[in-house]
Amino acid sequence: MTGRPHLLRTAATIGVCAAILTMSACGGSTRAKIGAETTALPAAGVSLSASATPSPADQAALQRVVPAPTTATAATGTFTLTSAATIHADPGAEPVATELAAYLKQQTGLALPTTANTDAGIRLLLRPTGGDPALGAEGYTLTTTPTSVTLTAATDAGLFHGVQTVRQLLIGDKLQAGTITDHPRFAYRGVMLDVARHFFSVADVKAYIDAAALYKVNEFHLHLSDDQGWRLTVPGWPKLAAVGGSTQVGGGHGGYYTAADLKEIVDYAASRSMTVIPEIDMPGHVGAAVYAYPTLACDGRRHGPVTSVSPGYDALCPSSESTYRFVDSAMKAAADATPGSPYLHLGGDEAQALNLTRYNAFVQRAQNLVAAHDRTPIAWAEAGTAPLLPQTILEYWNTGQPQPSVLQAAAKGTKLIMAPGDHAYLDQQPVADFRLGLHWAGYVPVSKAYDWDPVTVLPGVSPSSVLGVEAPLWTETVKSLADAETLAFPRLPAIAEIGWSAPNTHDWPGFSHRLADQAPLWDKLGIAYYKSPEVPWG
Ligand code: TNX
Repeated sequence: MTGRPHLLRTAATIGVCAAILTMSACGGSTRAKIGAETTALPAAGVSLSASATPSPADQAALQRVVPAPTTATAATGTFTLTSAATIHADPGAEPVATELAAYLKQQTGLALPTTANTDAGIRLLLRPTGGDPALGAEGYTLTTTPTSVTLTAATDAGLFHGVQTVRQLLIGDKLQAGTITDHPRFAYRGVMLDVARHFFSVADVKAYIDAAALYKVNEFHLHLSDDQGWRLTVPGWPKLAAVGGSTQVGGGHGGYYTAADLKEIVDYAASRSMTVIPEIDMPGHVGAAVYAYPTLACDGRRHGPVTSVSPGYDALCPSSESTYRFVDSAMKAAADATPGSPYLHLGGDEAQALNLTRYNAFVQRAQNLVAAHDRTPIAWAEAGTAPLLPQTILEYWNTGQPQPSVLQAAAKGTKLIMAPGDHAYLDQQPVADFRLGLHWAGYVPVSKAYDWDPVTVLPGVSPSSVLGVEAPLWTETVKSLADAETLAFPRLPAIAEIGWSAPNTHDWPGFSHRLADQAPLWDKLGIAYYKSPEVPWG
């Protein structure tokens, strides 16, 4: 447990909370503290009547949000959503307004029209220059009064994140009055879905994206190839999808995405302010590619499909020029299929079949091929042994002591995405004998998924090296969307909060209550989740 931020924040806030609110309403949250402080200091000329002081219940109603916002100040009263409400969108904000209308229909059954009229009850305001610069590109302000709900942001991404806050604050048809200002701690807040071990339909992938969007995740990393399946069509290499796509763990029929399928996923993610980062895992984890094209491996021998869960021992042949023609075709296909993403993940993990010299030579060339397609390369932490391009990002997935090569790379300026297996891996079982998942990194209960800090989890790494966090979901044991959600919820929201919220909001008891508050929404949306005994479900 990363005790320090927790202890500091408790010491700083407990007195205020205890003075004004009950502890259960305060939940140890900074937001309650801010609300309490603000109500104690009325603006000059404003006289506060007793009824103008927000009650503990008002504070609690504004405390429902995951990830915890930067500040929240409850006011008295509520906004009531009725069929007479309309949604105003500033020019450029119409797509977010359409999403908000769809979400409200899903949650309340009310079909609210959008309007150009700025007197609308719900307003989405784009203020690219005139807003609050401290909120940055993804931040927003939400101001709710008994007569209006106003979201203001510099970008549509900020408005979209604010919409997620509105969804979470809505209890029945009521929204608590008050003001929230909010912005993310880290630029990169990702989830990863492994569609190689088990294939997931486009509809399932979209549902997973939608569930992650509720927690202000902005990167969707799609693990498109592994030993057990190749899921992307590559021009000039038809057998990759046709043969390499025909397998999965356990011997099922697998599947693959056409360019049109991936466009549908990318467009859907974009409508949720998320970019899709494709991963083609190389030079190890290539069993499906080698099954389709045996000459990609140095020995060139044909073998059957990999359907077991253990990592295969195939590798691309680093000394063959045709390997790099293949790598270039695959990288180009992945880049072409995912417009809008600055990144492309080249894998690089667990290439046991190659010695270090050959592995490093491969990684070096693969990075250049990614860069040639105008993408910033991302690679799993092992790639830190190779000479890295200045812009290449490493994704740390290991547990315990970091590899010296990762520390050295970070010291030289390499940025890191933190996905430590013993905190952020959604495929690790929350408890022993759980129906799904693995436990090579130990068990990861919700409290452990929540209790870490990306800037201290790797001793020796400077905070400025940390680009953000990711919650990977490997699918060796995951066969359906419901399985995926059962492993992801409620731990995905925990990791999303680690990525979004300021460290001074960190507080397990408060968080566990806010998680419990999410459950009615998951029930309504049909999101499956694990009823962890650590969470005080209502
Ligand atoms: C390690 S994490 C892997 C994956 C497995 C995962 C299972 C990483 C880069 N490689 O191939 O699916 O463990 O938890």
